[in-house]
Amino acid sequence: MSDKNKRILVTRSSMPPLEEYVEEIRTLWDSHWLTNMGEKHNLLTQELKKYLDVPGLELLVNGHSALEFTIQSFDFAPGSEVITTPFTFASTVHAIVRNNLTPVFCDIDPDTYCLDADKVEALITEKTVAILPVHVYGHICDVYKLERIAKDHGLKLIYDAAHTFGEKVDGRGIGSFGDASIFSFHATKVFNSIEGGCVCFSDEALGREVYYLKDFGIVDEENVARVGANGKMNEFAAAMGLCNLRHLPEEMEKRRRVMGRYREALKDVKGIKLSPDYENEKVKGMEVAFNYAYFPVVFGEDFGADRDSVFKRLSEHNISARKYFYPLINEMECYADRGWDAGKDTPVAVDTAHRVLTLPIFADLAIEDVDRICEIVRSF
Ligand code: T4K
Repeated sequence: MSDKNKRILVTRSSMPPLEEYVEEIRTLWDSHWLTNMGEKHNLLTQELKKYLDVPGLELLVNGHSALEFTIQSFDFAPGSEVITTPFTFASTVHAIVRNNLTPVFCDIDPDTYCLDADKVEALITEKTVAILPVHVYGHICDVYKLERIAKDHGLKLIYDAAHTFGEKVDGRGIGSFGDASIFSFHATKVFNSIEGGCVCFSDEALGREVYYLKDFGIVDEENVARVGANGKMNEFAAAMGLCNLRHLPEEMEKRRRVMGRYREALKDVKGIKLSPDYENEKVKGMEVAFNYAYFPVVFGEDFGADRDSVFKRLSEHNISARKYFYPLINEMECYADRGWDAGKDTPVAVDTAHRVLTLPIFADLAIEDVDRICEIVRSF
């Protein structure tokens, strides 16, 4: 039921019934085994491998460490270049920079907002070692073209798939593309383990490296072979993941309904650009099983108001839309000394970042609330 005075946030964590979670963690009181690759951790690893349809998977404490450790596991020479997108969450580029590598920004595709595969090759230099695209909002990068480019130039292809939990492309798990794909199971994601994440891979040696890095480089009680860190998922988080995974089909169906309602109400509004309609059409030749993660709306010149005015009016009605992803990474304060020129290098991303608003979407968002949000947007 909708309550006009309640605050609507951009998302709300999915949670299992409390009793189900209590039941799931009951065994931990018997075993006293709380972390360090326990029973829940190992069970969730197996369940997720099946669900995501990937050959190999290593759980981590969050999506960011999944990415940072995965990059580290390739052991690239310091200063090597990684081609990536500025239209993403800070995590993506921080993971590159924290590995002493240099991000090189590629502009984005104006329809999917993912890194534009047609613009990658022009950025490759002798220092380039990898491409790190992001399936932003759950939209899919041009995976086939990127695979070809990476192969032709001998580059690693590492996907930030934080937003694409459970998606498939032409019947294949999205996590099986590239050399590695990382997912986030943060509280705000389609699937959560409170905090959590994983990396998916087909090369077992890569999985083993990430395993070492997440456990201090320990091989056994008397051997420490890597300068690792601590990225282990604890048993309570894994138990939450096991519970949430059981409810995912219903949660996804509810999200589908919410997104369908939004699309219906906003599709004919002049000046509004919606996400690609994955449910009803192939996008860039790919058939995508979508996860309804985010609902970004781009307000064009002819909408009649700018993004910030819509944001403000929604806030006045207690509705928190978010400006994901503004500011762009190549315009963030922490990188001010790098001399990056976002306007020159990534003009499509700059324009999109100033026009986009992600509207609230989560499984329990009432259809009446969706209607109310759309009414406010249409009131311009
Ligand atoms: N790569 C990409 C492309 C990513 O988007 C992310 C994370 C990562 C990598 C790294 O993955 P993790 O290390 O996080 O696993 C949020 C999330 O914290 C972050 O996970 C996510 N991307 C990013 C897009 O969004 P904030 O700062 O916007 O979150 P916050 O606290 O403002 O929460 C947003 C809304 O979610 C709240 O208004 C209400 C709801 N919420 C939030 C929390 C924390 C809940 O319902 N329950 C909660 O516990 O970053």
